[in-house]
Amino acid sequence: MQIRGRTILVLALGLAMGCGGGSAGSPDADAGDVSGVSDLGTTTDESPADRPGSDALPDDVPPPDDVPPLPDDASPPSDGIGSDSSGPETAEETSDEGAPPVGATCEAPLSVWDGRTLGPDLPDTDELNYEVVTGPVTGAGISCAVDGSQGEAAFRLVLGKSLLVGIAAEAVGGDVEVAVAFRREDCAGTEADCFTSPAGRNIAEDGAVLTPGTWVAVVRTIPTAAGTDPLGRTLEVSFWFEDSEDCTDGIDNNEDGDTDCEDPLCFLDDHCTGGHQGEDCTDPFLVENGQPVAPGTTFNAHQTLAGRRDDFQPGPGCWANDHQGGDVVWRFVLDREMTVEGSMGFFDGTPGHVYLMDETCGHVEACIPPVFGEEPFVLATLPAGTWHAVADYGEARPVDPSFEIFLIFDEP
Ligand SMILES: [Ca+2]
Ligand SMILES: [Ca+2]
Ligand SMILES: [Ca+2]
Ligand SMILES: [Ca+2]
Repeated sequence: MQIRGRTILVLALGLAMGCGGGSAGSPDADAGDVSGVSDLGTTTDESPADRPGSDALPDDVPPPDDVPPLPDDASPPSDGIGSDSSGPETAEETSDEGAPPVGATCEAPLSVWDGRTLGPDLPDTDELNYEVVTGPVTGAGISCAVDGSQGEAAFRLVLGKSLLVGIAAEAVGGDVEVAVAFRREDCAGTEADCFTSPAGRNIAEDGAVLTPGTWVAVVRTIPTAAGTDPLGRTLEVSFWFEDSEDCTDGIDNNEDGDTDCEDPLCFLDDHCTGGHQGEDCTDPFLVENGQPVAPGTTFNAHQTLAGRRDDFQPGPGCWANDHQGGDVVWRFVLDREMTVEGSMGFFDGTPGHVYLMDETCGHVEACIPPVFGEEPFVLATLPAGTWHAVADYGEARPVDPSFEIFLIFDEP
């Protein structure tokens, strides 16, 4: 599928640049295809047997491929209700009882799955469905919805492991669009992702890989016509979850084209991060586990900028505009002078900005120059020492903040 083509292409880009070329085309993945994450979401229960920890299938037996796909709409599954210990607040049952929709505010968010920890155990149902009404905005602004008259509802999720959390939020009736943001801990927390319904539509549907901990899904209703009241609107909200990639077994368990650490579900797994945060220079990811890098090494990693803090701005002397976007950091050690070439591409094909900083991360040593073609990379000759490579946003915003980075080390 799309992601596999992208991985091979970016690999080709890196290898071509390793030969001193840098002439490979920028990833040609269709930037308009934003359905990938949602597609992943609808496969939640297609391969439950190959979840980590499941003994239902041995590792060398592929998951069954004759499981029919789940319906695209939010219709509740016919066989899942009540098969687990789901509490009485699931929307299926709420709807069955004809109960009115409830308010769900930032002060008192609705607890998804009755507040149970999601992962490793997950709901047996394909989706968890809720119905709420919007109230006044009390939380912080969300990045993908402009200021102005809006209604708000909030849901709290407690994750026990990294999961792809899918959400579909539909505003009943017309004249409002819908925006959704995932924020850490509460409505004022760091934003991990933000997306809206297509223009003129009243359903926002997407997914985000979220790390263990407490998250709040903030749902906003935004009037599209003058005089429309965004408050008191009924929202039908569905959640689904996917965790079906084992990050250590060398197998693409969920058959999305990304194996182990290439898979967004594993980006923050200790096996893939070495237990490091990668947020800034206090606890960066490590190239070669912090050991000196041998000449001829091509380093490759997959990560995401979702939910990352904006610690570094390369400044006007560099290629990227300053989007004040989040960034992640790798540390590498040189025991001799070496050339270092860095590049990165987001999964949707948008190029990102890699720049090289000194040991203390106080100075940008090299970056992509302000004017550059379609295949931007940074190239510098660095003396022996400890250095950092920062992955950041470039000229254009990607649809998907997941990316692949290459660092190529050679003799000068
Ligand atoms: Ca795997
Ligand atoms: Ca995978
Ligand atoms: Ca930044
Ligand atoms: Ca950062």
